[in-house]
Amino acid sequence: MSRTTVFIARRVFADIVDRLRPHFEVRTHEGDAPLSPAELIAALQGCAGVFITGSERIDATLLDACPQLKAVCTMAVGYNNIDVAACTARGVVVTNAPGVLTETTADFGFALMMATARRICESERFLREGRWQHWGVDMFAGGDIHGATLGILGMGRIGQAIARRGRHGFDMTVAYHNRSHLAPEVEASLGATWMTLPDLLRTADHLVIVTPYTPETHHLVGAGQLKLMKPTATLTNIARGGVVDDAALAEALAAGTIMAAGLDVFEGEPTVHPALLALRNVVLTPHIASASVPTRRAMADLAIDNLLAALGVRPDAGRPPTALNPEVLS
Ligand code: 8YV
Repeated sequence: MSRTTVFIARRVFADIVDRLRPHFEVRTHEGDAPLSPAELIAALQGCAGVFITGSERIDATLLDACPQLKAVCTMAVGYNNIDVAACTARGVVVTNAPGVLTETTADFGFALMMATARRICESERFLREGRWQHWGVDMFAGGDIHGATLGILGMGRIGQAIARRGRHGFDMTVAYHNRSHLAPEVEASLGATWMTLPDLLRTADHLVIVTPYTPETHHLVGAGQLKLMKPTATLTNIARGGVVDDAALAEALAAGTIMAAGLDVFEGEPTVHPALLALRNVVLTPHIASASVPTRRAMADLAIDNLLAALGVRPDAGRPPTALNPEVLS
């Protein structure tokens, strides 16, 4: 009898992929660049499961072209690249990787906010370019983090982990906007106050965006919203490109509508809006918020746990730990 086949759509830790080999025929794409949609469809012929990252698109066209597919397991927590409804309609289970990256991603969001407010990258470039002649009173003077108001847009696991750092590590006042309010005891432990989005934008000294990307959050922060912010404020986006209108942000940064921005995610990444690249008051990183070695390994491990369980391997057979549409399995 032929063995069930699974596909690993990206080069990932070999020892973690090896966990699949006793159970399945494992095919891999050993590249760092994602396959094109047509290449992915070709690679998935005859496969029951696929391990993906946040870059491979799983949509109705792909699903219809890969009728043997039963499980789609991403190592990302965000799943805007997967049409979950289309998967559910075809009986395909989808899993993501929440939890394991929360603290690492919050560390990075906080670091990016600090680098932005304290102008670390801009001043480093200045030094490396040999332009440092003497010390100056207001040379690279930025904004304070401690005691400032931290505004969090999207108060899920990562938002709350950033709030904890701000409140308990830096004595910040925490304000947030989210579709739902946190439980009163959670709000109390974070010292966090819910606000409407306009109020949050007016109030925050440092706005950190951690909301999932959905049709509702597309360009949630655009020109109109940026105008509400303080000219001394910073904006940090570690959510997804598309939540912020990058062209409007570049204009606001050039005009001094806000002081600075820190961006780990971009509309159309890996392409970055050229106007952002030309600005000095923006810190740009290539979507690395979860990139610590232990965390990337934990994300991959969780995706493999899910793939094994989704395709019937014990001990979790039929119960993938973090399924997005578990109803498919019942
Ligand atoms: C990942 C992310 O690095 O988990 C997410 O949603 O954005 C990042 O942590 C990436 O998407 C993994 O593929």
